[in-house]
Amino acid sequence: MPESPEVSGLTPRSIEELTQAAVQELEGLSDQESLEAWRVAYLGRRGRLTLMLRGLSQLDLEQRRTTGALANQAKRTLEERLERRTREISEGELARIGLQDSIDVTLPGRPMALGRLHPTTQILREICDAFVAMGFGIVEGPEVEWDHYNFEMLNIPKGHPARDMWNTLWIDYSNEAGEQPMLLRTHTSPMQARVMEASQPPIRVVVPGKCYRYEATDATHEWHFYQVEGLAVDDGITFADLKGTLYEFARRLFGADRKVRFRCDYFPFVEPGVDMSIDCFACDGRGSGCRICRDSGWIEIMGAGMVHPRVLAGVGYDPEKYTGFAFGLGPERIAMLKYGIEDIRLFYSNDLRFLRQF
Ligand code: YSA
Repeated sequence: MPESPEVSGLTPRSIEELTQAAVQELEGLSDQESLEAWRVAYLGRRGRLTLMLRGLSQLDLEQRRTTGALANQAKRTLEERLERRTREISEGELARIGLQDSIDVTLPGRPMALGRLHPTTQILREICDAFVAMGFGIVEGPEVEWDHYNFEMLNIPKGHPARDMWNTLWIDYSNEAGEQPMLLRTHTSPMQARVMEASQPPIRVVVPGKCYRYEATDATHEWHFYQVEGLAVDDGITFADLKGTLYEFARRLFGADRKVRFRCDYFPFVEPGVDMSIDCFACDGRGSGCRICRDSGWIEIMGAGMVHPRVLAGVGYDPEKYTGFAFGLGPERIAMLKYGIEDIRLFYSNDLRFLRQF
């Protein structure tokens, strides 16, 4: 015999009372944790309503039909109320957070972190601008270069002792035509020959670009660094043009008071060859106790000279008709002098404390 409803506690009245008590309790809850505890207590696997529903099976068929419908309705009611209360509480929490942490539209925005130009880029632009203002154009060329342009066309044939001036990084390369000596360019001078081959005088160009040398690094030497090459070729160019142009460049970069000094130097692709120095801007040429010019009063800033007739003839120019001057300088060393940078390795060690100063 199934138990009577009164015995199991499963009567319409008990269901009604349980539902009312649960709803009342639910309305008093105010956070998600207590909602979950409430759910477990009434609707969980061993919850009060769940256990009550399990008693349905003990009722006879007629009672089961009526009481069962009421019990299922009670379960739906509790589930709906729980859902509504959960929504109310989370909306309340959101509103509270919104009030506390709301955006103050009157605050100034956070500035975007802007990048800046690398000091080498800055000095390259400064150097190029000075020459552009004197009528020079800018061209660039390959960093991986043939022996032919890096040396041969510059009057430095194979076996020439002057090759030792440029410690070279060679590249193994061969094609159908056989072995072709290839290298990482040791200077920007190969562009002299490339530019002259590709055009006719008058020529006035500067060539900024990266160079590579098989060299140990120290405070003034990197194994990769930049150079700016310059070339002017025309009918009637003289050494006076070289001096005037480079003097003007020195004044533009280092100040209008600068003096310049030219001394003989040797580069196989010029005749005569010179190095150019400026009087020391740190000690005004006095020299004594100066760290920048090391007591000499002069700072060497570039190599230069009149383009060698053999170089002109090599590209098919008539050396009797055309003359020209060329020069080459190291922008990092110029920046070091200008900004008092003591170690060239700082340029490419990616230390933001250094880079942010420019
Ligand atoms: C000379 C006469 C010309 O008519 C034209 C160009 C030249 C320059 C020549 N091609 C040359 O390479 N000369 S150099 O070996 O003395 O280098 C020129 C400049 O490059 C140096 O004054 C220096 O500023 C820079 N340089 C050379 N080796 C470097 C370096 N900078 C950093 N690290 C190195 N290892």
